[in-house]
Amino acid sequence: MRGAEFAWDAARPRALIMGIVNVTPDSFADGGRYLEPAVAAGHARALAAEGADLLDVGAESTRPGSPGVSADEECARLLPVLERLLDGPPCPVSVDTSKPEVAEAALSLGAHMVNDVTALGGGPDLARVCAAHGAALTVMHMQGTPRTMQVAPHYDDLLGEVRAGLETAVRTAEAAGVAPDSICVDPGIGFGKTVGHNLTLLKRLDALRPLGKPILVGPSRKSFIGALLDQVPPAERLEGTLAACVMAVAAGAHIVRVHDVAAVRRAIRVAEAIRDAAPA
Ligand code: HH2
Repeated sequence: MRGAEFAWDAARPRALIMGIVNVTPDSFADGGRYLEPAVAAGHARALAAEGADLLDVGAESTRPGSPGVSADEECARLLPVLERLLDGPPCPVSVDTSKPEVAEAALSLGAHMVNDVTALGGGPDLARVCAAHGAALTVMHMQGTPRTMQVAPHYDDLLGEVRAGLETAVRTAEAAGVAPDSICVDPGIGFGKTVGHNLTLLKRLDALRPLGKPILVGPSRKSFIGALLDQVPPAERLEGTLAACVMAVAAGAHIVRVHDVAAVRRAIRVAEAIRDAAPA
């Protein structure tokens, strides 16, 4: 990936951990904690030291009901962090944005990947920017927009519709010139999904296997965990996050996007050791 290679052992594949860095005042789990560029860059380096294989830096909350921010505002939050981080990045850096102009600015600074929660819903321009920079791209499924997505999520065929939406995005990305081996797919946990939809998607990640791309999932601290645990707040969703990540890896996830890197890394290592144990 754009000069950054992962140590990948095909015989004993291990899931990669993407650490979340939210440079926002209003993210659902950690809004306002990392708005100061030096604090955000420090947090990113701390996540890398905890064992993150890659980082995902975002400057626009996509929580349910979020109104979104302008490209200028997104760049004003993001670029000072990237300037500090990409001057000797501790690991590859993804940028969580759907705006081509924000992606262009971030990739020009040396970011390695773009994470688009709209699965190219804004058209192919974002993919063209990635292609021009030789960057990787994650496309994530969402039904509706952050403002409306949780009003009444409905699917006639959950797995088929999510897979088809991602397949369309993958085709668009490849047609725009993104390298086929630099595209990840994500079912979009919490993005236009009921609790039941989220659980089924996490259980049935095999439904995305025919796409032939690495599967990324982001269950970290999300509201479906709160709903299963008497509405515990995001700060108390660590155990639920660990369970979701372990089950996702068992179901075929290649990358998990999380806030709690050290804890998730430990949980996944143990789960993978059991999965790979010698037969009796
Ligand atoms: N979830 C969030 C944001 N970006 N990207 C991918 N690929 N997959 C996800 O599941 C995903 C994502 C939402 O989580 P967070 O960034 O913690 O919150 P907020 O959007 O409020 O900043």
